[in-house]
Amino acid sequence: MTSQPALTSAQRLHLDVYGYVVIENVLSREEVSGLRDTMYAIETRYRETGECPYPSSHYSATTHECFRIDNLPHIAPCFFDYVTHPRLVAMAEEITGGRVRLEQSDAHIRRPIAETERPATYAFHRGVNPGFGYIRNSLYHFTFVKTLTMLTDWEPGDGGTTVIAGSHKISDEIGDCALIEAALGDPRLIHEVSAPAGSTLLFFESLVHSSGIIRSNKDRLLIIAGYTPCMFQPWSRYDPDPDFLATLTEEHRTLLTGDSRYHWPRTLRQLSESV
Ligand SMILES: O=C(O)CCC(=O)C(=O)O
Repeated sequence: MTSQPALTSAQRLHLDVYGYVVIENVLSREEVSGLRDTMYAIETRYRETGECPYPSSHYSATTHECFRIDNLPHIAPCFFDYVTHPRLVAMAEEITGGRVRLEQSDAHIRRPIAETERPATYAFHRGVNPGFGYIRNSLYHFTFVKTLTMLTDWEPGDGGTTVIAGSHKISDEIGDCALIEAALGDPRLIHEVSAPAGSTLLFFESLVHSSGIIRSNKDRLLIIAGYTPCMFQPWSRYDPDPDFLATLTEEHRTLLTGDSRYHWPRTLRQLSESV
């Protein structure tokens, strides 16, 4: 199991209240530039060949404005290092409340859209409804969490991930459309994340969120890993590559496959515990 707690009391409280927290300096400059170079190289190769040469992976967007490659661990060592990063896995274990498995992974290059083509509003969504959350030690836990790491500096206007703060606890019975409409009525409810490259946005997947709208002229790059308790399934089309699994240590293989299943060691902290 990972080193716990992974978050300071203030970070844990921010997460509980708003559904997300931003943690700076998670990745080093070298790690960030390695990931960025890899993504640009993958995109260049795709533009030249039109192919996805990585078995078990796919592109879910290939436009100039949004290039996204999905199911990352076996594509490049820097991707593997990201999804197995001990600090990120520890954060995921803290807020799911027990051992996790990798559930999803993707890397994005997002670019400015011409002003006349820009969407009028956000594409708000959430992956899972808040019913899959629970409270332990008076802290909110959720069964699907994401670590999204900025690979470029995100300043206000750069289109950083945009969230409806606190929506992770709002039941879907209310209707996501009604929730979004209400939130759009007061800009204080909509938070656009900005932070330096190497920072991680940690959030519950029940939080209503969207890509931001890029109003600057900068590329925005990011990498995401999603984690769930080890007895859960991966998201569709994110099954681990079998040939790659055969090359891994048991610890890493289990993180990718969830093979410890219902053996679910718990990681339940008190808010007052310090890192
Ligand atoms: O582009 C972003 O900042 C967020 C991406 C997102 O919403 C998602 O992958 O579900």
